[in-house]
Amino acid sequence: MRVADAVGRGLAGLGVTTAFGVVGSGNFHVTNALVAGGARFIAARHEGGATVMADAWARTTGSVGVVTLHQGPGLTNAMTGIAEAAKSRTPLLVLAAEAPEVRSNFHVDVAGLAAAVGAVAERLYSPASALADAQRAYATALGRRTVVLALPLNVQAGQHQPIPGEPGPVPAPARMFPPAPAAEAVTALAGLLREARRPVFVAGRGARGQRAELERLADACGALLATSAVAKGLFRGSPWNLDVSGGFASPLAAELISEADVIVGWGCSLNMWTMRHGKLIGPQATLVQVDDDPAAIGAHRPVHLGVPGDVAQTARAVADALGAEGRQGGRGGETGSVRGKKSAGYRSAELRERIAAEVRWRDVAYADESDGERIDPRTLSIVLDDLLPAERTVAVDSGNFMGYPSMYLSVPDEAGFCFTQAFQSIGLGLATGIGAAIARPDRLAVAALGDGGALMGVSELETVARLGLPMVIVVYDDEAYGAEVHHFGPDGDPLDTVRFPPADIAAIGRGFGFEGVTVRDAGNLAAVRGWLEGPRERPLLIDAKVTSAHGSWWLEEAFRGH
Ligand SMILES: Cc1ncc(C[n+]2csc(CCOP(=O)(O)OP(=O)(O)O)c2C)c(N)n1
Ligand SMILES: [Mg+2]
Repeated sequence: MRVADAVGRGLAGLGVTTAFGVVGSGNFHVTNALVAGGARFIAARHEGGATVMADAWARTTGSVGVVTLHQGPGLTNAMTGIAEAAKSRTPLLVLAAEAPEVRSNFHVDVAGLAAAVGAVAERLYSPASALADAQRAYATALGRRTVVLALPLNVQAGQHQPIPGEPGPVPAPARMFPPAPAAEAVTALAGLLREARRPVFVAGRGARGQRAELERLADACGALLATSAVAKGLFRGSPWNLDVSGGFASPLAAELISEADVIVGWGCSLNMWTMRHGKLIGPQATLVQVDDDPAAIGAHRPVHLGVPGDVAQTARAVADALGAEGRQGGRGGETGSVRGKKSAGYRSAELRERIAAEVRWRDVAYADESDGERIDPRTLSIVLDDLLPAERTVAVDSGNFMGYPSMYLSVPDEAGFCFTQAFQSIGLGLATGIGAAIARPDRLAVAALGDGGALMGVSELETVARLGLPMVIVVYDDEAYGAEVHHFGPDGDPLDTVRFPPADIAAIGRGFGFEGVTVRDAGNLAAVRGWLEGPRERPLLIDAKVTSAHGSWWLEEAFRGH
């Protein structure tokens, strides 16, 4: 059997069910072999799109994403997506054909490209080792790494000689075994939470899927619950949910987090975005970080207590420690329902009411700036939040507009929000929505884009139409790179390089096979209701001409991070 076929079938045997890509001569056989082995192949129109789709699919399903690429330009086209995945620690396997001949037009330094963006470089070394090489790369990806597996054409063309009686590839476990926390660390964290009067948990990507354990501990110590942007939705429905911490936080969420006396980051880097450059950490706060990767602890800011350990196991052990003390009569003097604590922590009936009334951005009063020609992006987002079914997946591109859909569109849980923003690239939002749509066909995928990001990633509109995905794409169209306009405008600099004439993006969508709607005021959104009530045979593209008198509140924060 040809090595390319053995590797494709072998990867399918390891558990690859879905692969994305753009097929050229160098990845033709390996991709067909994946399909022959039972995997579904999704053809994208640009390798950047294919890679981001695989990344979003991996984030949404929790499984290893796979993308297959042609040699040379196939890989270089994918580099932005690979960088995003690597920075996000997405388990992603990039099958990158490689031209081994240095004089070939297609030759590039594959390992060098991978290393340059923080991905792990792997390769098929020889026909004899190829299957083991592929299996090793897959296992590395499973450990939350983005792996670029070089597939040299000469190795792919070689013959794979199965050794009679040799066992085939072993399907990888769905999860690696997570590390348990040290007993002393559990005692120390239990001690802090027992004394805490205003504890706040900030859950990050590493806490996704661990809601039950975190809520149990939060109940035991009276903590309020927040997330980083990438874990938005994790505590949906909890009366103590503050939603996202950081630049996107609503005024009440920011107030309550900055008044915390103990902040625990759970699988969360506590980076400048999540902590607003430290402004959300009050001088009185003790900072704790729990992470199964010891290298992540203290990486972004010093912490008072670092707990290397799995999020769920740590939460469970600390809750048990608090509960055990309560049962023994412990410290007594409880004023609330929390056993083993001196107080009910941060929780009170009054605060619960305040959170219910004020914590959502859509409950924060604003002056609607819609003028009949252009709709206020807040109004647009609130109307869409009301119209779109609750079972949705929201994907967001980068730009000035990005906080509106992130903060005004609610999501059913953490899998309902896909935020490919670790590299802060524009143009990834559409492909993110496609990957998430394929991962969760039971939910309506909504991709929220700026006009700049929409036109940068435009080739994948064809993929949406061709696959018949019933997606909604909403473009916050200010006819500009609004982020730059609002950042540099106040200095009086010329802005011609970042402004564009009006584009009929609804017509562009119709050209690709979408139903296209131009929205200038809330009344035009009736067309969205019509689409939702109809058969949804064609995807919907909303070109919303938005007001842009001033920049958004998180933009200033973002530019501080440059
Ligand atoms: C690939 C890439 N190129 C350029 C930038 C710089 N940049 C950041 S935001 C932005 C403007 C995006 O415009 P648009 O999508 O219309 O969103 P808006 O800011 O107008 O809301 C640009 C060019 C970037 N982040 N990524
Ligand atoms: Mg714009």
